[in-house]
Amino acid sequence: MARLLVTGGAGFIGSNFVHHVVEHTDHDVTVLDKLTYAGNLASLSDLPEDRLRFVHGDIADAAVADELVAASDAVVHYAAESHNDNSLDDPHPFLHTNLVGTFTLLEAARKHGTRLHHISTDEVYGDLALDDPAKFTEATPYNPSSPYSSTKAGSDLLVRAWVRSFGVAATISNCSNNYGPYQHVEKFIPRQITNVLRGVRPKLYGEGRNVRDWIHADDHSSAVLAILDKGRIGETYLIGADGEKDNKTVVELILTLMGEAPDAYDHVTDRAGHDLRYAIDSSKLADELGWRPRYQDFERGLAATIEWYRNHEDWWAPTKDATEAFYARLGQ
Ligand code: NAD
Ligand code: TDX
Repeated sequence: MARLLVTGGAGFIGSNFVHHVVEHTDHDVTVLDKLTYAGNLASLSDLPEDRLRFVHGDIADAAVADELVAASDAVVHYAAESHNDNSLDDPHPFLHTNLVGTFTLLEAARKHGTRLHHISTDEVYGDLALDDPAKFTEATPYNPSSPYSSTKAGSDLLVRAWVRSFGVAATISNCSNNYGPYQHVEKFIPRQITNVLRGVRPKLYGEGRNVRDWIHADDHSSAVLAILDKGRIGETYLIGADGEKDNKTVVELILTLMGEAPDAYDHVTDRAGHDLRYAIDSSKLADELGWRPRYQDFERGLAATIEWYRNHEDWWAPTKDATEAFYARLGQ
């Protein structure tokens, strides 16, 4: 049994990870979360109190980070500003949380000799051409496009430097696009599902030919546990589940699964600098650590996610209007 500090545990992927850990291990979990617009305590409300402690705070607050890291066997660092469209509108919080926040946790891990796993994204590698058969590997050069992905790339480089210069026992994972329950309605899949539930047409940026490599959040969690358990210190592991789909295909599938005409969506203004395609080669994770995804049928996983949003309007409705007001201002 270990004491895990999970930063950003009230967000989408962090809360899925906390559920996964409570269900599949006997680890104790402390969540440190600032509860920004993206954090929601309701995402953790059904978990047993004796397995979970919640601390409301900022990862960039050195005193809080120091105290909690000292009392933990490992830090699993999810907390971030995570949305590309927000980063294009106002990059400032991305520098604070993704860079200063990660730096603050690294300093605490260095001081207390605590193991740290840093959660990152495939977006640090930039994008691939639509007709390129290549996928990202751990050796792909960094080439981020947006303020979001550049601050995540910077946070990865900080972790690598703290491993090399100070001997911090850290690992990094770069995962592809996640879907599943508890995802904020600003993101592509929940935005379209909740639009359809409200009788609003889905919104596709540009032509919708951009490709994302979808993985269920629960598979991301099992991969992170495998790295925490067996990963080699100082290494980076790519996490993906061979789920490449273009956005148009995903919108059509959502509409079809929800009983609507597959072409009942609108094209809206494209995202500035919109990455064309992400694709992950996760063979290092599979070969070294024996990890395999459980959710290999995207359509089934998507249908279950649609059901979750249908049954949890109380969870998403409070954030829907503000999110759509933001997109309306951007013409998206
Ligand atoms: P999210 O926006 O849903 O959740 C982020 C959480 O971090 C929220 O609970 C928020 O309150 C908290 N937070 C933000 N700033 C904080 C701060 N300064 N101090 C403490 N807590 C703070 O994000 P997500 O989609 O769950 O992403 C989680 C992590 O996974 C991020 O590091 C992201 O880069 C990475 N990632 C996401 C995806 C994806 O598809 N969403 C894919 C790969 C990697
Ligand atoms: O309404 C929309 N219409 C649309 O066509 C929205 C919100 C998005 N899109 C497109 C943009 C992208 O090509 O859908 C795709 C997915 O968009 P997002 O959900 O915003 O995800 P993305 O920008 O790909 O980044 C996600 O995956 C990598 C996460 O938000 C990041 O945190 C993660 O690092």
